[in-house]
Amino acid sequence: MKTRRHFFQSAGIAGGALAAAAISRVALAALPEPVLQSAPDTMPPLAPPNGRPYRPVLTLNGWTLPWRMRDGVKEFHLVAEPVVREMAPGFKAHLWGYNGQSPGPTIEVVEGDRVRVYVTNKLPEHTSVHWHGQRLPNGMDGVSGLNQPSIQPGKTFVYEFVARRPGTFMYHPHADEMTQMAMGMMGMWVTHPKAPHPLIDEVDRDICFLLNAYDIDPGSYTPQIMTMLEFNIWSWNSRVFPGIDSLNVRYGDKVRIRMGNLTMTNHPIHIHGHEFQVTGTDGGPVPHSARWSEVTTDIAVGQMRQIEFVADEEGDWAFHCHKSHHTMNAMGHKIPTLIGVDHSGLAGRIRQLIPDYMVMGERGMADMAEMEMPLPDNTVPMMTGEGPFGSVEMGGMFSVLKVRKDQKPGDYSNPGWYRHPPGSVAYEWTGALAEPARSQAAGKSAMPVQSMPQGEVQVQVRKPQAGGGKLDSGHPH
Ligand SMILES: [Cu+2]
Repeated sequence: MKTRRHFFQSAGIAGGALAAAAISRVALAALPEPVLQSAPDTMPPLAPPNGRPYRPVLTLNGWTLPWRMRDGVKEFHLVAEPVVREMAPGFKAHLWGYNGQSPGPTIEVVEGDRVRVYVTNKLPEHTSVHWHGQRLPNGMDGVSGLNQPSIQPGKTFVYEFVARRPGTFMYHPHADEMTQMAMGMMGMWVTHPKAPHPLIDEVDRDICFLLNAYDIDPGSYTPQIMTMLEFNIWSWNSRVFPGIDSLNVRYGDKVRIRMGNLTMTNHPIHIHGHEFQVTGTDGGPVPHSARWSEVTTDIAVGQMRQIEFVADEEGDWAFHCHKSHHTMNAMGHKIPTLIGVDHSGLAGRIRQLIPDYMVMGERGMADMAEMEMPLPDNTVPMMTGEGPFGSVEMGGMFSVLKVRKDQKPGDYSNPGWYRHPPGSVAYEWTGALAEPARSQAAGKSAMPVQSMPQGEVQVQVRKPQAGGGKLDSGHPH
């Protein structure tokens, strides 16, 4: 819930009217009272209480910052401060963020709006805010030392500019960036077009989030800030699966998803069951002639991508980063690959005592998802999440696009698991298995005989033996 003394408890439809009432209460204050958020949940879109109308965005596991209108200027108040972010149920992190959460709230304005943002620094060190992608006066660009003195702890700075260009943007510090971004300081900024725009379509659902990453040792609470490559928590809006909310849409909706990457590596974001087009970047809308259909789009470091599609396939569709290590939670990176390695020489003796003994990783890592491994306090399992058919074996940058015919327009709530029509789910074959047919010419046409190695290279194929205990239980993959 938000605490401006619980004022905006439920934003959304009623939130607009509440916001207006709240603002008049503080209208004479010199700067807007900051609105704080204490929950990591996806808050309903904030309908604009004043100014030019627009269809507000939904921030995945996030919220939109209310503003006050003062003499025609939209005034926001960001407070940079240490926060406790629940990254998944049972896993909390000590991060830095804005207004009670990491990432900070989404800022939504309309092209042509004059915007004034008060930034109060409650961090133990100086900071600044850079408005990534915006056209603005140079002195408002937020690079400390270059465009402005940094904001010292306890001080408040004012940024003011006209949102000149519609599109998808973000904000983050440009002071001790390595620390402050590794600690979670960032937020989205959406500028809606002021009039129908030839390259910006009306959509039924507009969803946004940031890609971020942390290095938090299992059992600890605070990210390692010096980490350059070995991050172990891959998150969307500082949440990891199964803590990331699903994206719930109505069948036939035109859906826009806006993403920005503030990690230190690229993320190929992949959707199942649909094709999308990239309709915009932080540089602006993409011309129609430059759009093509994709099911994966790579988002490089510091880039933003806006994708659009019509949700015309019912079901629960995976939506995730395609780097498989990014759909896992905290793990050690130094575990050797043991798939197919025969430990029976060693394990045989142990089996005399424990008949079921098996070395971890011998049959792949899927067992990890189901194993009740003892975890340190404050840790999410490496891969987890229960689906209707069992463990999803995922973590990190993974969520589900839920497309439903009975989802009400504008209703973003979770409809539960998809009920598949009879006969439309993959099923087990229980008949006889034929011997595999092998090609007689396997390999020979691609490699002339004279360049083949002299002796036969012996490579053993290890196949699971039937009747080998747990192997027969057949996890659904
Ligand atoms: Cu990734």
